[in-house]
Amino acid sequence: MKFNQLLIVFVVQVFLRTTYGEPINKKFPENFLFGTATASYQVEGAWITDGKGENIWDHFTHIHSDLIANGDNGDIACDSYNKYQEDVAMLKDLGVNFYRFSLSWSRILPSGFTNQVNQPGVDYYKNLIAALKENGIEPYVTLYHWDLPEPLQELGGWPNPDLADYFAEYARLAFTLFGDDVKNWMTFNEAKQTCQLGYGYGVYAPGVASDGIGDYLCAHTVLRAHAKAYHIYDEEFRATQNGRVSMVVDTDWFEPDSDSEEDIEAAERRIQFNFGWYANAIYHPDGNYPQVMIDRIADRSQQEGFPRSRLPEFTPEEVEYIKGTYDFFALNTYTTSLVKWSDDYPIGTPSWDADGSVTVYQDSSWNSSASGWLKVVPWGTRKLLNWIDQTYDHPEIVITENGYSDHGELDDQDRINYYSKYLSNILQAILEDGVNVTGYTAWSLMDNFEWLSGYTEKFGLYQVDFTDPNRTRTIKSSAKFYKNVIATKCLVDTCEE
Ligand code: GBE
Repeated sequence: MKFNQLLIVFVVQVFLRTTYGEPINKKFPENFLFGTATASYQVEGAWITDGKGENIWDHFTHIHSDLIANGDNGDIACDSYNKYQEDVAMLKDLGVNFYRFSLSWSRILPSGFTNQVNQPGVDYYKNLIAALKENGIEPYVTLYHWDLPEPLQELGGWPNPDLADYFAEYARLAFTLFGDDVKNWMTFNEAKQTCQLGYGYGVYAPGVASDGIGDYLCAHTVLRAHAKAYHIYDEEFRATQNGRVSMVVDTDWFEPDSDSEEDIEAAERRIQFNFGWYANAIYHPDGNYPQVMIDRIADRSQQEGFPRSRLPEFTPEEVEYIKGTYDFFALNTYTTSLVKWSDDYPIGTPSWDADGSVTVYQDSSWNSSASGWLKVVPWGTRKLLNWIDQTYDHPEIVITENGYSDHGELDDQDRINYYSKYLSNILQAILEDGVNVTGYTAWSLMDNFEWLSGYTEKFGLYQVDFTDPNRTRTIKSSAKFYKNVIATKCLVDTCEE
């Protein structure tokens, strides 16, 4: 072919790829790892079986069933407490390198405190971990995926600074019990959701509405708790267990609404408020909260008549203590939003949104899912990965969640479309932009309890029949697609060698 013809082929390919999102025909790196994920409250069920204690989601779904779609709860969920062997068989069939699941704190420590350990709960996780290892699947374990033991909530929950110590004691116990087999730990899943939805907006358990105050107090404890657990691992376990510890931070990509300076500044402020709030203290070379949060919240607090900032302050010692407490960057991301400059919200009732003062929306032309917040915007994830790479000094990134919701169809072509396009953009970030992404986690292994949406939004690679007492699992088309991606490391029929 002549140069001109080659150029045309190239331009057409780029056009097709960017317009229709055709996946690229390159392979994932040889050592790239694929996995899938679930979380204890969303799949285990057995909420009061074998000595498990009550947690805030048990409590919340039972007393506020009116707030959950169809009044549902996780009492039985996927019944994974009894059916974990089937789960492992599905994972084995998929061929995943790892399975990310979370420990139910109150299944191990019914009261939340370490004075009383519930042996059947410990056995459950020992058995699950053993079954995974026998099948060559690495356990990736999250210590906290939103299900706080109720007795700790009765002490105020995460806004109570003493919870950092109780969490650290629970973490030490988990490292002791399971650390010989578990080499990848995540302390918290999406602390932003714990704090903002749980103690700010008050729409998730425990339902405390304290916008602009409780959310900041919660985050302050969670960051200290994470750092304590990390240092405990470092000092007491790393030498013998030789694993990795990190904290999962989640965000959308925030795209400026236009290329005006104002919109660009607004989008940057939004990602700092949304993501930097948690990521900066741990992952940024300078540590601490983002300066834009420190400044704006201090200023607005003063104008509102508070004697000090509603954003708590870290001492210089705490900044140093929290900074760098990670062994890889753990990222959950699903979608993108657009951000527009807005004049500062009027001084009045404090809130996190007013502290940030930007306008956020999604483009109505973007493909949708069964979840109102989840639009299909694959290019946003590539931009986010590049932003993280630049902002946090080129960390190793593991995508610990990414996925798509529908209404549970077995031939789930929309999910396949989502995965292939997101994975293609992630691969471009790796190969073309030099971002160090080393792993990918599909949310979720199977349909499960989707918080306030109950069982109405399905994220699974496997369908679960929630009307059947057996909670029968059935493979979907997307599981076959993902299995092929894992086996070939390729998103299309044939990849360049
Ligand atoms: C993750 O959160 C969670 O880690 C996982 O547990 C969950 O199943 C999965 O995503 C799928 O959602 O008032 O209903 O609009 C907003 C992803 C809810 C981030 C949804 C909370 C997205 C944060 C509340 N969002 N989620 S409302």
